[in-house]
Amino acid sequence: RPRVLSGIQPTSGSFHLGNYLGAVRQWVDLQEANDAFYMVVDLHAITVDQDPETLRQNTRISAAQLLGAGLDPERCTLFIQSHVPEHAQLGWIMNCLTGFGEAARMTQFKDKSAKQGSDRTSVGLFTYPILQIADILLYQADAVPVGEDQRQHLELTRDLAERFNTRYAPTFTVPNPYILKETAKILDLQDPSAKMSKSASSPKGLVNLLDEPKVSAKKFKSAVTDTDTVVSYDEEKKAGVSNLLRIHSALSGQSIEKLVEHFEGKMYGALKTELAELFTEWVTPFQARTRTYLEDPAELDRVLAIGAEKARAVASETLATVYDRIGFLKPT
Ligand code: AQP
Repeated sequence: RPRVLSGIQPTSGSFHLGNYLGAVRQWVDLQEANDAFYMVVDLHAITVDQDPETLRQNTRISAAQLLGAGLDPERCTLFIQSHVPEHAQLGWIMNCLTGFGEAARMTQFKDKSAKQGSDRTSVGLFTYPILQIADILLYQADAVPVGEDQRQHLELTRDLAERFNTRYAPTFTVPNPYILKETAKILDLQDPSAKMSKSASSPKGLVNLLDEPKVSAKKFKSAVTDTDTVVSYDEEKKAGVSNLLRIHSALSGQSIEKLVEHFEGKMYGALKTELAELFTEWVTPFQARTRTYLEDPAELDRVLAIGAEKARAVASETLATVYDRIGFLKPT
């Protein structure tokens, strides 16, 4: 079975709708026909300041949300990144294989560091795409389900895998990004020129999965659209409405064309109201399932311990091969 791997940061308690539609939903689908590894990437979270207790709590909440969203520990391997030390170990090796200029070209780093200023930007934030490369290559992943913002990092991953394979010997599977066009970039509800984002969106533009559904419903209803009134799909001229149509389509399973037909003669308000209802219908049971995992920490720990053990079995094998290829002396 093809191998799939992806991760999500526990940087805030709740995932947002972009995280879910862009990534997590695909994780759930892909666990059926693939050998899937999914993780909460706490090592990545500390590239920016984290309060220790909050980080611990958010890591639990993140794992619970993944289960709430439909990951089944019987069908996939779910684990916490720091439970598998091989990530940091292969990360170092990948750092040594990556050119400084190559890393400096990563647009996510440029954007985030520009916002923070160079004194507040950690070296970890600079090298986080390289740790991500290690995350992926350790598992010999064939496909990596992510949102559009990760495409450039995936290209670097492919380059590094090929570089290692050429320099030493064929070792790593060269992975492909798995990016679904329709949901690859969910936009900020208040600023449809930007992606929905934990750190950059205004509270009204960001739909958090763990917020009261009523609060989110209000955000859909006050989403920024345009001065026209006809519901039609045009990513450039009608970015806001098109974003709402894409979200509707993802949640309802109806095609965009069908939706445009359905809203013919109706105003934007009808689309927003329907979307608020659809979201509430989906998010209410999601929250209930997430809560059951949070209320049973022993069960959550059990699932994560099994996941870490399965992950380590694969990761340690890859790392041992890499150490050998590089020329590290085996301990006796
Ligand atoms: N707006 C989005 N649309 C589609 N996919 C998205 N992803 C993130 N935002 C969108 C995808 O979610 C997965 C997990 O991302 P992450 O752990 O890197 O989360 P993040 O980067 O902390 O989320 P944000 O909101 O993007 O954070 P900031 O604001 O810090 O940059 C990834 O597959 C990602 O593509």
